Amino acid sequence: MHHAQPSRRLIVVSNRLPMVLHRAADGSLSSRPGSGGLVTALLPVLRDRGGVWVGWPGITDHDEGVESALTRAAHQAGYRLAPVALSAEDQSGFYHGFSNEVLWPLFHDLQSLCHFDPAYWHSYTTVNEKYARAIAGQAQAGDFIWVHDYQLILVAADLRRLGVESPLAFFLHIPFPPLDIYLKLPWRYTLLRALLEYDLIGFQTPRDRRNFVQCVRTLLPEARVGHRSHHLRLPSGHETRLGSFPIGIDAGAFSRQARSSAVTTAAEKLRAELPGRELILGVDRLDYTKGIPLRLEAFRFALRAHPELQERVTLIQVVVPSRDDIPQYRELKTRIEQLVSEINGEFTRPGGWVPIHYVYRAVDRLDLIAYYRAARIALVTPLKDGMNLVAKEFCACSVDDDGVLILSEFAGAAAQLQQGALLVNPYDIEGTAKAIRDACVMDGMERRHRMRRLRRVVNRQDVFGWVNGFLAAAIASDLNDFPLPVDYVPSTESEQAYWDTEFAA
Ligand code: GDG
Repeated sequence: MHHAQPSRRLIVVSNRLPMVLHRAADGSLSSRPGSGGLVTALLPVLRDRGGVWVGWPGITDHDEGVESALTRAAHQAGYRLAPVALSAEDQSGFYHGFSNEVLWPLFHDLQSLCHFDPAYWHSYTTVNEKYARAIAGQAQAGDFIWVHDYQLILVAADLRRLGVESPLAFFLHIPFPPLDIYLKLPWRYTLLRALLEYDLIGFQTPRDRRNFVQCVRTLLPEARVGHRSHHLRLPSGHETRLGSFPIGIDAGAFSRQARSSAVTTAAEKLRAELPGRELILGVDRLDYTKGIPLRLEAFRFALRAHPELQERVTLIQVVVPSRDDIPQYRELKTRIEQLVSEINGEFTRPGGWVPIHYVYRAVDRLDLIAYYRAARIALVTPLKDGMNLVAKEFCACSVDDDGVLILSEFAGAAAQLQQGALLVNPYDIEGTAKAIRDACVMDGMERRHRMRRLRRVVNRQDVFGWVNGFLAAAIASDLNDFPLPVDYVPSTESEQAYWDTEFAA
């Protein structure tokens, strides 16, 4: 993308617009701005350079009211919002179907949960085209187009067909699966070729990038793999550059808010309500990738194997409702509730200790930060995760430097946080239980030492650095991986070999 200029206008494309439209009972529309890290980080860039965010506004009945609500929201946001109109049918095939029942499980290595319905694929192609047309309607010569995530992989190919010549970049927020798993996808060639229409593809970790390159080598041998697998060249001469860019959070904002008097008071209140107990925290969207049932089993194992933990620890598990119109998610909810009641039934002391406090709803940001600050231990044990921001948010909010992070090896975040966290294999119930015990008995000095390391990484590699790094890569002529500490210190030699291949850049 040697033709890109730093001052290019930015077009950001994601499945949803960075705000939530809400229709009241009387039919009137209101909007709330999104508050995620991505929105926060892109805001200054979009305001400075001028730009447009293209996405679905969150409601399927698209009328003039939507347009004017978006114009008002855009005015407040300081950049333009361009809606993609999708019908309920589009949403069901493209989003609930192909995105959430094919790509999501497959890319998280859970092929047995995939529902490879050809109708889903057709809807995915149709809807990706709709996004592409909405983008083409906005794009001017000289724009830089940045597409986000697995719902929109085909957009670059569609845009090129529509004659859009702007540089195109893609960031994959979820993992890219290993070859053996990717091969199961019935549409594996089309999807891979479509990805190669981008000029730059960003992954969360070097491992995801390497998985992708291995799929290209096998399925598209005509693509030449360049130096250190940082670019691919097609016989047409088109080049796609590849990098890993671990997404961060607005760490400064989290730390500031964690120190605020409102959070300090709320966190003290939480601790006072559970006197003498260590607080262990889990926060996840309801999703089978997050490993909640195995985590609960590990907690039960810890209570059984280390009875001295009984009455000393309380697990607060927050589960945020998500995708509950998909049967697998409803089954997961039932499984979690069953385990919570089994464990509470086994250990609760009448009138006293209840081992698990289960919260099934979204909590306010302030309450979430109070949980992070009050918790002594965070249990972040996904079976596989692109990054996992909860792990980073916990560190940013652990402003007293006394929290312990127990983190799954299979979260992208492990590539950066391996030094300070207690890494676990979430499938290893006994090993995770041991980590819970170790975290409970860890002395203050070690906790401080580890948390300081973690906070350094989370603060230095925040979401602003991530945006700048990605945009810099998009305009740089030579792409190296975004600096990433990859110096995992393994405990045994056999682990050393494994981690050398998995995490070395
Ligand atoms: C995808 C990838 C990757 C959660 N509960 C509440 C709440 N949250 C916020 C957290 C955090 C976010 O939601 C969850 O982010 P994660 O990274 O943990 O997970 P995914 O939603 O699966 O995100 C993931 C991410 O994209 C970014 O690239 O890290 O791997 O799967 O920010 O704070 N926020 C509030 N109340 C809640 O109850 N306010």
